[in-house]
Amino acid sequence: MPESHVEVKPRWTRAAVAALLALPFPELLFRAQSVHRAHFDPTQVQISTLLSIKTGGCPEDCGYCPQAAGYETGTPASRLMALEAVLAAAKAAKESGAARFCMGAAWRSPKDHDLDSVCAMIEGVKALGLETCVTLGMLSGPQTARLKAAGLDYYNHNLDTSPEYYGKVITTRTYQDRLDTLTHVRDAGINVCCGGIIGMGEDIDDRAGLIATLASLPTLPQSVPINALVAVAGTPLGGSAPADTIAFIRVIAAARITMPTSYVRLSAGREGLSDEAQALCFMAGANSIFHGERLLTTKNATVSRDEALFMKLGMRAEG
Ligand code: SAM
Ligand code: DTB
Ligand code: SF4
Repeated sequence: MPESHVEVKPRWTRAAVAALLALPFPELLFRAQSVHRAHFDPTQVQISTLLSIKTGGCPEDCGYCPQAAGYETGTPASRLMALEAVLAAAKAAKESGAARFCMGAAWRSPKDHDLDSVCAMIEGVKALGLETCVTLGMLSGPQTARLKAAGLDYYNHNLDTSPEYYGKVITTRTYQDRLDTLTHVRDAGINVCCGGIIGMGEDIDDRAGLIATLASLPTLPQSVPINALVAVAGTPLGGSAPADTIAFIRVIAAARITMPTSYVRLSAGREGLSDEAQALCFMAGANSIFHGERLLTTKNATVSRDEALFMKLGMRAEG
C-alpha cells in the first residue's frame, strides 16, 4: 500500500481542538501553561535564524508568498547562494545567539544537482556548531536520504492550513503531496518542522483542522511554526486584514496543549506584535522564535528589540 494511504488515527479530533479554541481565555492559558511547564522550562526560548539561500522565481502559486514568480511583489529572483556567503551568515547568526540555522529555497522541489550544493551547506553549518534546518519544497525518499547523510537535523515543510481551506490558497500542489514529503522526512529519521499560517481568511474550524492534523501525524512534529500572515502587496492575500491577536494566541495555546513535547515557534508576523502580545504568546506555550533582522524576504522583529524584550521578561535563549 502506498505510504500516503496508511490510515492515521487522529489523536485529536477537529471538534476537540475547536472546543479548546473556544475556551474562556484564562482557562485556555492556564491549561497551556500547565502542559508547557510539565515538559519545558517556561523561561527558555529556542532561537533559530533564517536565511533565504535561493530567493524568488518560484513556479508554485501559494497565495501568501512573495516569492511566487506569478505575482508582482518586487522580489527579484536570485540564484542559489555561494557556500562561503552562507557560512558567513551562519557564523554571524551563531554570534547573535542562534542555536539553529534554517536555510530556505524558493523551489517546488530541489533538483538533484542543487542538493549537492545544499548538502555542502548543511555540512559547513554543522561544522560551526549549529543545528541545521532546510526548507526546499517537496522531497522524494532518496532526496531525504541524501539530506540525512549530510547530517541535516530538521526539515521544514508546512501544512499551512486545514485540508479543506488549503485549495483556496494553493493549487499547484496538494495537501497529500505535503503529507507525503513529511512521511519521507520522518522515515529518513530527520526531525520534522511543520506548522501553518493564521490570518489567510480561514475560520475557527480551519484553525482547528490544521492543529488537529498536525497533532495527529504518526509522530508529533518536533517543531511547530505558527506564522501570522505577513500580507505582501502583489500576492493574492496582500490585502488581508491582520489576524486578531487574541485569536492567534489561542492557536498557539491549542498547539501547546495538543503537542506537549513539541517546540512551538512564534514565527512570521512577530514584527507586528506588541511586546505584550509576544509575552502572552510565550505564556501560551510558544518556546521558539526566529531571531535576526529578516525572515526570508520580509522584516523580522529587530535583534535589539528581542534582547530588550527578553531582558524585561526575564527570559533567555536555550542552550
Ligand atoms: N519553497 C518551499 C516550500 O514552500 O515548501 C520552502 C520555503 S516557503 C517560503 C516556507 C513557508 O513559509 C511556507 O510554507 C509558509 O508557511 C511560510 N510563508 C511564506 N510566506 C509567508 C507569509 N507571507 N506569511 C507567513 N508565512 C509565510
Ligand atoms: C516558517 O514556518 N516560517 C518561515 C520558515 N518556516 C521558512 C518563513 C516565513 C516567511 C515569511 C515571508 C518572507 O519573509 O518571505
Ligand atoms: Fe514557492 Fe515556497 Fe513560496 Fe510556495 S511558499 S511560492 S513553494 S517559495
